Amino acid sequence: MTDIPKNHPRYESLLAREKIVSGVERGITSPQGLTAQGRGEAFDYLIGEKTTDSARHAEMVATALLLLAEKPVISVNGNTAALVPEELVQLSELVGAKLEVNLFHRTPERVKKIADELKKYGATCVLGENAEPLLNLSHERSKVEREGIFAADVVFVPLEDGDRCQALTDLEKLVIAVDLNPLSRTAKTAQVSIVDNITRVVSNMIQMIPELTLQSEDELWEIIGEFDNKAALADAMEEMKEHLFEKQNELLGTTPVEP
Ligand code: PTJ
Repeated sequence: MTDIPKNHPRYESLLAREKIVSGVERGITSPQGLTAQGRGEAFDYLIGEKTTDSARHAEMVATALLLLAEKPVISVNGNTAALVPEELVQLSELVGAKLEVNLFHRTPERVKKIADELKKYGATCVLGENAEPLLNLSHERSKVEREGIFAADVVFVPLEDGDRCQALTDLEKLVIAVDLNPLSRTAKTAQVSIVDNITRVVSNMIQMIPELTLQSEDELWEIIGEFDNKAALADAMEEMKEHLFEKQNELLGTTPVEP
């Protein structure tokens, strides 16, 4: 990996890029994962490379949902395994969720490498190697484990494709997506969509757990019940507009005027 100086103004973004490149070199991330990361970076720029208010709220709702779920599963792909393996293992332990590798560009070698990577960070059991084509999809993401994603009530699917998101909701599972693109099919199909960078999302969710566990189940269900995914996506777009407007004024040195 290229040594990125910590004081570089774009340190976090460059570090993420290095992790994805290293993931490709180690056979964890698919080459297509590079372009997916690039698209994510562009949207991250638009939200100001920070967790926005609407994203933080979606993260809280998602954490509450994982805490209440009976059979939660965290789905792991090549990008998330390269960017946040340790955090995914921690989150799975804290909310009692299973980890399952599920890939779009699936090969048995890559599934094993990702499972081994998660085990390196302390995961005791990682599903995915014994997956069967149980979802109604014509691609490799149809392959899930019977005791994992197939049996889950809540599935956390960072950096997903719209098709599987739809297939999971068709099976009446509650889907939590992480996607920096609020216009994506995934973001529109999931019940809870988090428009934030996965490099911030999982650690934010981990930090929310102690406070959420102080609340009763009824209170957590109330937080979830009040969440409106379409409104949250509209808020994310509004935050992008506001950020661009701020940057425009900064550039031109003009007094802010309502867009
Ligand atoms: O490992 P595999 O084989 O399962 O493949 C994984 C990728 C990501 C290559 C595959 O799922 C794919 O092609 O995904 P898409 O259709 O490119 O969608 C990825 C979405 O995630 C895009 O809308 C990106 O904007 C978004 N995204 C990319 N990087 C990040 C992100 N969202 C949050 N955090 C990121 N770091």
